[in-house]
Amino acid sequence: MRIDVLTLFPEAIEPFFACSIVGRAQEAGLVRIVCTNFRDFTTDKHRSVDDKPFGGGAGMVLMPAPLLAAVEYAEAQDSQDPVTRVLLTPQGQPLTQKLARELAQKPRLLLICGHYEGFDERIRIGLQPLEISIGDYVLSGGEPAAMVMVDAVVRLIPGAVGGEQTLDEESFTEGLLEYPQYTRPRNFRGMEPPEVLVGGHHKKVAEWRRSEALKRTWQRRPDLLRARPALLEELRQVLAKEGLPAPDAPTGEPAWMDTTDY
Ligand code: 6GU
Repeated sequence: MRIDVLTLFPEAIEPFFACSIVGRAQEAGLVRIVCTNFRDFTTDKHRSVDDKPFGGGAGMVLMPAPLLAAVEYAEAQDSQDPVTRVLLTPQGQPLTQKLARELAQKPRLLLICGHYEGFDERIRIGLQPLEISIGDYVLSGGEPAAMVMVDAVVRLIPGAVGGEQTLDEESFTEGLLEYPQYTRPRNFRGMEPPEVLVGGHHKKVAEWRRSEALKRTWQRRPDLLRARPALLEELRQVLAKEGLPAPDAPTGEPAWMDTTDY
């Protein structure tokens, strides 16, 4: 896979791509990430990439010409595989694990990081990109979102994550939050792991982890379970076995899910 990132601040994101899983995936030849500063595609002496909005108002708008020239340049490099263009914007569809899995199948991605108030609408019209957001909050630019997307996608490329069991175990608990984990020392300030985790009974460990993942997801992210009847049924059985109230009992939502205010 090749990933192009168009940004005004390549120096802010390049070091991240050299580290950890993403860095090792590049060293292993699984992915090549190329950052391009689209300011290099300006033609005026001030190297301007933005201007005042027509109609007035605060803030600046990214002009179409330098960005489109940079897209054309980047896309002409290397393989002529089709390029999936992504505009990083809070107006986009939310990034999810499902979307990351779809993008991990593509031969080439091109991520566009905006800055300032927004993109001239002709960037959208000209490029017809996917538009992706990483959450409902405002970033000053798309660079943190590009790092998030690249990380989420690259770790799904076969061979990128060490230990073939790791991704398998992740899909075993797909759609659930992680169960509680413990490592050495066995006794830390008087706190010890549950007996089942040190008993060496692998099936019991797996059952305990599954139950804890289901309960934790129900407590913290009931929204993740409501659309998953099979998981809800499994949770129901866990709660019944442990003498806890059924999941259809009104338990109340986490306070942060209140949407009457923002
Ligand atoms: Cl992708 N860009 C910006 N500027 N802000 C965001 C975002 C992206 N996703 C959430 N907030």
